[in-house]
Amino acid sequence: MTATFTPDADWLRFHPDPSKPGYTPPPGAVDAHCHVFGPGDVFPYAPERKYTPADAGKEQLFALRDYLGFDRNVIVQATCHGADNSALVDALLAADGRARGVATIRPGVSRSELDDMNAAGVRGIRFNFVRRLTDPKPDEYYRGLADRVAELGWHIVVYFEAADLAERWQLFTSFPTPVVVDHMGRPDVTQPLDGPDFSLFTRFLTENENAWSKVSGPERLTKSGPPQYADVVPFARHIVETFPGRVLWGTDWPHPNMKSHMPDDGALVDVIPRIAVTGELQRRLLVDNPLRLYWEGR
Ligand code: 0GY
Repeated sequence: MTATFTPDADWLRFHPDPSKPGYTPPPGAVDAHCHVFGPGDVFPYAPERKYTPADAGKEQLFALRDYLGFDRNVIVQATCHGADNSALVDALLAADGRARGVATIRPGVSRSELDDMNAAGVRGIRFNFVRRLTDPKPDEYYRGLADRVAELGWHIVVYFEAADLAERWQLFTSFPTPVVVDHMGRPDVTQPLDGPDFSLFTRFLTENENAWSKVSGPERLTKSGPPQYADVVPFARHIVETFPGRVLWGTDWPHPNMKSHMPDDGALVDVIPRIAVTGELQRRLLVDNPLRLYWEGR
């Protein structure tokens, strides 16, 4: 409970009692896309936020990690905390080396602030282009911040709608760092795999060896629905099989802004062996790739 913040009236809270997955992740598996929210009375939500979530703190995240059979987390700063990364850093420091972070920064951030974040475990920053979440900024804004974090060996995470890739292509390919795309660039899964938007996305990955994709977010992309997410599986499987060394997977807990349903996190884990169909693909997706990018510095 927070004293100061009330979640949006239509806010869906994370699943209170997820099922135990049938699939067992390999030892060392990383949930490479998840968030912490507040608690708001300790880590207040940003004044410029577009939504007010229900609190979802680090203790609950770490309990879910253990319950689902994962070893580590990559915690991604969400827009509701703006560029105040305190809740993220607090979670990283409490994780005993078992979490890394992706922060949000603004121009004017000092080198010592970046160094402190680095010491806590931050290894990247996120640029969000989804208009319902942030107000767009000129390309120069993003380029300046990318140059700042390149010095630290960090990378850039980008979140955008499929229709916006063409417009941002030049920006994304100009970053001097690896670029990690959230949720496969949010394809319209009612279109064929070789439809124009998803073809452009696979071309982006093919032509840019620095580009990675998270094969996450079936609950956001599906039209056919849970628990199978059958319409999303071919898209994720295609990316995993074509770019096995540049893919990451994450729960996206606590699933901000879900309106259609709140996923059962156990069911999400059970999608993994359907998108990474061999033990080797699973090990690369869940262990080797995230360890390389977040723990070993590429
Ligand atoms: C996600 C997706 C969403 C939210 C955010 O930073 C955020 O607020 O990323 C969304 O609403 O689609 O990956 O968490």
